[in-house]
Amino acid sequence: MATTEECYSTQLIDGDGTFNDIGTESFIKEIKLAECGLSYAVVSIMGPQSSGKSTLLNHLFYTNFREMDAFKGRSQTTKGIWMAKCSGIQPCTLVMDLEGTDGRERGEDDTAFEKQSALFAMAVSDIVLIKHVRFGTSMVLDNVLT
Ligand SMILES: Nc1nc2c(ncn2[C@@H]2O[C@H](COP(=O)(O)OP(=O)(O)O)[C@@H](O)[C@H]2O)c(=O)[nH]1
Ligand SMILES: [Mg+2]
Repeated sequence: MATTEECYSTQLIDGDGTFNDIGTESFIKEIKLAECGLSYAVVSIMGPQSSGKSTLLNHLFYTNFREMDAFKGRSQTTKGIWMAKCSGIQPCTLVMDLEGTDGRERGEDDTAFEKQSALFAMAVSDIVLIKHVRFGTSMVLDNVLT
């Protein structure tokens, strides 16, 4: 489990699709989810690999998801599904960072995992964000925003 000041995160489902039951149980205990009762929200994000999903979540929710290091080249950084508890947001908000779609690491046979993880996210989330802006457009936005 990765921890920053107030942000806890864990890998919920690994790259092979195996549910991390031990890690998830200790994550739930660590964030004291039981004390929230039903008063918590789940947000997830999906979209192409390297489209900035983890970066966006870290900026929006103060999470600590691993971001791609552009200097090391374009590669897969998020495998499977990661979950983090946001710090300083009420009610308690859990964020899920999904493995990117279209990654070359899974080759042509990537749709099964994509479909299953998308369905899982839609089933358990209150909000599903879809990140589809690629760098060309992103940079245009950067220029507009700065
Ligand atoms: N120029 C630009 N780069 C971005 C933006 N968002 C993310 N990046 C960079 O794009 C790379 C991929 O981001 P990452 O969040 O790891 O993508 P993910 O695979 O979708 O989670 C990283 O090097 C980020 O620093 C953006 O809005 N503009
Ligand atoms: Mg990512």
